[in-house]
Order: sequence, then C-alpha cells, then structure tokens
Amino acid sequence: ANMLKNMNLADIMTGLAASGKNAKDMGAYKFWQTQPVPKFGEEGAKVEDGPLKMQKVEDIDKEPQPLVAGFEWVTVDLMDDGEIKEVYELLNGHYVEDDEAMFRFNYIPEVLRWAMMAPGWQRKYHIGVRASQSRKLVAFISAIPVQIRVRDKTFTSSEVNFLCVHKKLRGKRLAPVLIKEVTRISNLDGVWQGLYTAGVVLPRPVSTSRYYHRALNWKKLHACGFSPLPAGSKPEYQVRKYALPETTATKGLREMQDKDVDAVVGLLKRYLGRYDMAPEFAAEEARHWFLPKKDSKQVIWSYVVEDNGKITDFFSFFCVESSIIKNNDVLRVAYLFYYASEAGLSEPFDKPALKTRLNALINDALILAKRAKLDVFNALSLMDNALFLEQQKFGAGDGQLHYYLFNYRASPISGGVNAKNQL
Ligand code: MYA
Repeated sequence: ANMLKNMNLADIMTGLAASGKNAKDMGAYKFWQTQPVPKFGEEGAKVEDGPLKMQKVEDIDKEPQPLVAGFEWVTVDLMDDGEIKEVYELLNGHYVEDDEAMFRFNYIPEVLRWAMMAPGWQRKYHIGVRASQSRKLVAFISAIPVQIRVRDKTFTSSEVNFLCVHKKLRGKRLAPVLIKEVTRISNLDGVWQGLYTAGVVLPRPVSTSRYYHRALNWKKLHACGFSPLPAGSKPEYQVRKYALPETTATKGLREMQDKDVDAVVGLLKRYLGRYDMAPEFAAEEARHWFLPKKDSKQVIWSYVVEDNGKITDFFSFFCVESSIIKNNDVLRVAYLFYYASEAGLSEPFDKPALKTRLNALINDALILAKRAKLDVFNALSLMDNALFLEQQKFGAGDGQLHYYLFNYRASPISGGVNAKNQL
C-alpha cells in the first residue's frame, strides 16, 4: 500500500530516494517494540526461519479492547452498497498519499470487493470504528487469509490491508488498537502469522522494493505533475518515446479464460517456486484474482499464451485509480500483478531467453493497458522485473514498498514476492 510518482533526476542525485528516510530508533517504536516482529539491530544473526511467539487459542481475549468513549467497534458488510460506499469514502478522503500530497488512492468499490472478498474472506475481518453519535465510519482495517511460502515452509497468514484513520483522529494511537484487533480476530481463528506492506519503515522489513513507472499517456501524466519534463527535452519527444504499437506481437496471446485456471495455477506454482517468498494459489483463488468479473467495472486483466494447446506464459495487471488532488480528476494506474513463463523454467536456467520473453510479454501488457485507457503502468523491483524495466522504459519512482511478516522470523528475502500485497 503505497502511492508514488515519477522522480526528478535532481531528487535521485540528491539522494532523496535513499531508503530508510522514515526509519527511527527501535526504542522510538513504542508500539512495534511490544509486538512479535524482528527488531532493528538484530540483522544478520544466524537464526532459523519460523514463528517468534507461540500462543494458544484459549489464551486469546474473547472481547476486543475497549475504544475511547464516543467510539465503537463494528464490522462492515461489504456486500451492502451503502456500507461499502462508507469504506470507499473514508479511504478516498484519508488513505495513502504521496509525500507531496498531490495524489491519493481512489479504491472504487469494485476494487475493494476484489481485494477484501477473496476466497476465505469473512466479514469479521472487515473491522471498522464508528463515532457512536454520528455513526460516521472513522477508521478501518481488514485482512484476508493467504497461504504464504517462505523458502521451504508454507503457512496461513492474515494479509492485512486498508488500515486507515480519519485525518482528524490521527496521532491518537488508534492504529495500534486496530492492529491488535485484527491480530486478535486472526488468533481466534488459529492464524498466528501476518503479511503486510507499507511505504513507511517499521521493524523490520523482510524485503524492500522500489516502484517503477512506465508512461502510457505522457501528456496527462505531465499535466497533473506526475511526470516531470526532463531537462533539455521537449514534450513531443516524450510522447514519441512512450508511443506503443496498436496491436500485440506475441503469437498465441489471448485473454485468460476459466478453462485455463488449472494450467495457470500449475505454471505459477513452478515459476514462483524460484523465489524465496511467494503466495500459493488454490484454483479457486486464481479464479478470483485473475478472471475479470462479468457485468462490473473491470479491475483485473489476465492473458495467457497458448502454444499447441499448452499454456506457456501468463501475465496479469490490475487497475487502481489515484485522485489528482488539485483538480478532481483521476489517474488510471495499471499495476503489474503475477506473471510466469516457461522461458524461466528451462534446465539449465537460461537468463537471456527469459529476458527476451519477458520483454515481449511486458511490451504486450503495455499495449493492452494502453488500449484499456490506463494512464501509467507500475511495476516493482522484484520478481524478474529487472530483466525488462529499463528496456520497457520504466523510470524509478519516489517511493519504496516494504514487505513485512508478523510473528515470523526470516533471513532476508532477495527478489521474492507477493505482488498482490502492493495493493
Ligand atoms: S499500509 C497503509 C496504511 N495507511 C495509510 O498510510 C493511510 C493514511 N494514514 C493513516 O490512515 C494513519 O496515518 C495510519 C496511522 C492509520 C497509518 N502500518 O494511531 P497512531 C504505527 C503499521 O497514533 P496514526 C496498510 O494498510 C506507527 O509507527 N503501523 O498513528 C498495512 C506508530 O507505532 P510506533 C503503522 O497516524 C497495515 C503507531 O502506528 C503504520 O493516527 C499493516 C502510531 O499510531 C502502518 N502503515 O495512524 C498493519 N503507520 O509507536 C500491521 C503508522 O511503534 C498489521 N504506524 O512507531 C500487522 C499484522 C496483524 C495481523 C497478525 C495476524 C496474526
């Protein structure tokens, strides 16, 4: 969960992009130092991967911690159009912004349902705080269950997202109360691990990734302040630089269909197996995450390459809008989601072949995203993305995305991923 934009060359050169600009001393993390998370200063210690703290369900509080007078716990019914609109409005006004407050995520209800009503979802994990008198929704946190593999161990984890506190209630230590409540609800279900991402530095990232952006509609990105005009360049040159063909080039490329689910799950399992950390998808989960819902605004785009009846490649991207705060317009932002290719699975590993293939696939993804009228295409510096970012004209953004595990100690993860959590 982070919000970023293209960075000026000047910022890169002055080192503004350096990591850890938000980092504090361990002792300054009054809340996080009480939680089962790895601490700063313990890096490098040789330890085996595994849980930090063991507990029993019967020792977990049956009731939530009380809130300060005037506020009460609720669960939100995301099936209800009125209630999901309340979550939408809270996030639309108060969720993640970039450092200069030019953009703020605009998670439309279709995206919120896709993100929070994945297989295994339960209403009790859609946790809200209301003002008792006005009934206004003023804070929110959510989780869904995921199977996450770290090296050779796979475990159930609560993937926490959409933590938000109304701007007027900031700095009052409500966030720790929300985090403890989603922890308690998870623990009562026998779930002891958590997975989350944030743009801020907390104790202690298991992996850190940078956002990259590839302009699809450079004029609009420039007009709203997302993409600076590089010194010495002209707008026409930028437009030409980011021009794309009308049609895709990969032979056998087509939209993913329901009949492809098992093949995609099999291919993804083998491809993601190359990384230290990745989710494991059941068929039902792949269906949810990758197949667009009929008769609702499109959130997810997924494509396969079929060669003689065999699925050899797969890629997907989703769209989350960002509000352009100054002019009430929105940017339609594509985020590269999961992908997999047989080209990365040959024995022995053939990196040049994978590089060629990924560049072809991602170029087609850019063409398809542009055709879907999206304005910019984002990708992180994880998975095998280093093989195509430069060639596909992605530029470094001004933010980072830190990956965290709750109650799990793991030696540092390189490259590994859970692309889903960039939501
Ligand atoms: S990341 C997106 C978070 N949302 C936003 O950035 C939206 C805009 N900001 C806000 O709404 C508020 O500023 C928030 C903080 C709500 C972020 N993750 O109440 P406070 C710590 C974790 O006085 P506020 C996402 O959704 C901070 O270091 N902790 O502060 C994933 C300090 O602790 P410490 C954070 O500004 C969320 C304490 O909170 C974050 O009013 C994953 C201050 O509290 C953050 N993003 O509210 C949550 N930001 O003193 C963890 C600040 O120690 C899940 N803080 O420094 C853990 C796993 C749980 C499940 C476990 C299952 C077993």
